[in-house]
Amino acid sequence: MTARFRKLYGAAPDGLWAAPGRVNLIGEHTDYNGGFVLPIALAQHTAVAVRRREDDLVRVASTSMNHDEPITVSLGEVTPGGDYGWASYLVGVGWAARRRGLDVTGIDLALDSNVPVGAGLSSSAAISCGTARAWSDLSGWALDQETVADLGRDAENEIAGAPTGLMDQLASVCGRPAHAMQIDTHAVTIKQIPFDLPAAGLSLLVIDSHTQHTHAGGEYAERRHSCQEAALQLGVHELREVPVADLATTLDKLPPLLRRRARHVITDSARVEEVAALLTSGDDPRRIGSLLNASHASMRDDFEITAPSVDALQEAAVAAGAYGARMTGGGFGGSVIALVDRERSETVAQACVAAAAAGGFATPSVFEGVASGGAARVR
Ligand code: GAF
Repeated sequence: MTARFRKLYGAAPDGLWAAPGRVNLIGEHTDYNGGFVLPIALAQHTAVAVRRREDDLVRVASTSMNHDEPITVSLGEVTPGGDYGWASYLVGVGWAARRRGLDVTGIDLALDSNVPVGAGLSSSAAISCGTARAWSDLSGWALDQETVADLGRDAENEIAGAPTGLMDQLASVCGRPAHAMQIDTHAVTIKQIPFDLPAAGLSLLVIDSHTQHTHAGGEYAERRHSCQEAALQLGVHELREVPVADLATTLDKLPPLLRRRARHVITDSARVEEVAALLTSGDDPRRIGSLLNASHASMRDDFEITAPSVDALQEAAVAAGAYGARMTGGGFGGSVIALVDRERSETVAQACVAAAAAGGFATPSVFEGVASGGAARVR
């Protein structure tokens, strides 16, 4: 990375940072409703080598985005609605920092990533948060982790045009090895919960369907809009405020489609609390399996964000012995996670590959998801 940086920009970088992708264990599309989520940061990460400049220019190059030649953008020209392609996730961070009144000068940046793109594993948050961490550290902004995550989210929402919540950025910044993060997205508080699957003889398989998703696409925004509409009709500020007890009666006030959308959000947020309680109590983590399955069914039937390919993988994983499995991330494709005994990992992976072939879907890639650390300077 350092050698490449030198070749690109003719000098050594000031430092090297890394920021991870994530999988969300449970609690999907709850983060923009003030609900709970439970992500882990992955070992797969984006590395950025960065040097501070004295002027206003941002130069970025990326091996993994097939952009070996630097793109140059003047920070002063960055504006919502502008088209900066994949560089939006980086220049957007500088734009967001300026908007907060921070002293922002340009940077030269070289990027490389092994977070699969379009797999629902937050490759974009890894880019924006790695950039935010590096820019902040180099500029002496002294930001707390939540603010670093906010810069990443602002870049994605306002400059890249992807209307995400804050889960992915918080997971990328605040990840801790062998822990899951129970995030209350209303209060923006994080409880680190021990999540050491290898110690329990378990693995979390990540099964990438290679079915593409895109957040900027209309479906994610449409779900967000439906949730806002449901909250409005229920007379609450956000769906988080609706109690899970006696839900059927409460939701009776809604038309059928909004009823299903709201039911998913409210029950999935409640499932996060159940899973977090089980893990915190030191109970056998296998017991969270049925909640993972229930979450998948809710995403498939009520929120309608799964896809035939991921449904097939979820079913195959459970049929082959996983304790539970569910799609993770924004949906419409992407990845499935499956909780399995370590010695069954290979069997479950093979069953998924076979199910994809039988259904005429792309061959999935399977790897073990290991709870890892968040964005940090590595050199
Ligand atoms: C995407 C978004 F970026 C997150 O904010 C979250 O809404 C997720 O989809 C669904 O839970 O990853």
